[in-house]
Amino acid sequence: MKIAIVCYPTFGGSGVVATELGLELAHRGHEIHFITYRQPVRLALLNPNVHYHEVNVPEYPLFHYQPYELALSSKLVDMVKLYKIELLHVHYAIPHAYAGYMAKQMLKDEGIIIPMVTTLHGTDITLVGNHPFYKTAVSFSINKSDVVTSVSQNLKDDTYKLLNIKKEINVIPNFIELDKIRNESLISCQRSVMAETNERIITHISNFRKVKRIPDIITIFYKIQQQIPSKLMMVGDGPEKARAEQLCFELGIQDKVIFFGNSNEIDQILSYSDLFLLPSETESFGLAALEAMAWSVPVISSNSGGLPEVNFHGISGYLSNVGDVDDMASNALKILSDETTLAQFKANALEVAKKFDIKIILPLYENLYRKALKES
Ligand code: GMT
Repeated sequence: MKIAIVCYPTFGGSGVVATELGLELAHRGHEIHFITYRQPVRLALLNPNVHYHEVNVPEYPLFHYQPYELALSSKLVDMVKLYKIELLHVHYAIPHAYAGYMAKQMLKDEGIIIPMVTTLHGTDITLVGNHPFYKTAVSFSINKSDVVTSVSQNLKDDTYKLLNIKKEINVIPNFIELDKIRNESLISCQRSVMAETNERIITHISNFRKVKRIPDIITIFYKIQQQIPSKLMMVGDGPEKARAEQLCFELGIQDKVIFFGNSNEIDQILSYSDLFLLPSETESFGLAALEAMAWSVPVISSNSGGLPEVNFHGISGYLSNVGDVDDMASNALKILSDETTLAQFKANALEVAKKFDIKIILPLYENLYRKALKES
């Protein structure tokens, strides 16, 4: 199939999922065209089946807001015609589903019918799409998609609750490429850069937005390090980072916390981690937790959103109510304090991650693509 993938090219989960999906589809022989405003961070272009088309939005002083949707929908029309693309798969509803619908309409005018698959990722529904200023257009473009998928059952339920959706939503969970991880583990990196041999390594990876409850992470770690020698790896960048650094100073733990920024060595850091913290306010799926589990790292998370669909309580880690840092710290200590328990949780984390192997999940997308093409 010839498929256009529209996504955000950033470090965020939706961009990572879209990129990894496109690369695996290309690996399986499909022709994949990424269409976005910058080259996606995890995109490897050295594959004859992978193409990247940049959307440019020329600056014009009259515009207070530059019209990205307009440029994107024009680019989609041009690329569909040039490469004879058969299907659009847009990741993150805003504004991609809207631009995709416009492209479909323009193409229809020229006698070209192309189905659109829209994948909902979470914040496009629960934080942004739900806003009264966007709700009407977001509901409209989801309803006009030929196929809609969501990354968890919880997000599906939320979407029906929050928006006026009449379309069926298919749940296809996010995935992980376990084979790649096994090969990657051969690449050595120095554990000693992160911690002493007697210290446990605790990790958090995110975009440091408010929804991630960054101060909770620092507080949980503060409680852990009082009982067990440990270091905290804070990977990523975003609005809450400066506050987190400040909190570490206030608590006197600044020498026990490493802030990496947007690192390209996530796999190496995870390969040495003993525990992953994700106490988010809400999380439609929690891809970072799954990535940790794939590296055999147990997860301490909140129980909100789709997290219970990924992190299994008492098996791959523990879940607590949002903001219950005492419970999260005590669960973390339960896992870390004893070698045998830690080894058991590590093994369990990997077992649960195996349920989300790309080999199992990717055919679910392929089946929906075929269905959409057949019905269009
Ligand atoms: O986590 C974020 O804030 C980034 C956001 C995104 O749009 O990339 O992540 C969302 O999509 C990911 C991939 O499907 C999910 O794993 C995240 O749980 C989801 N984030 C939220 O729901 C807050």
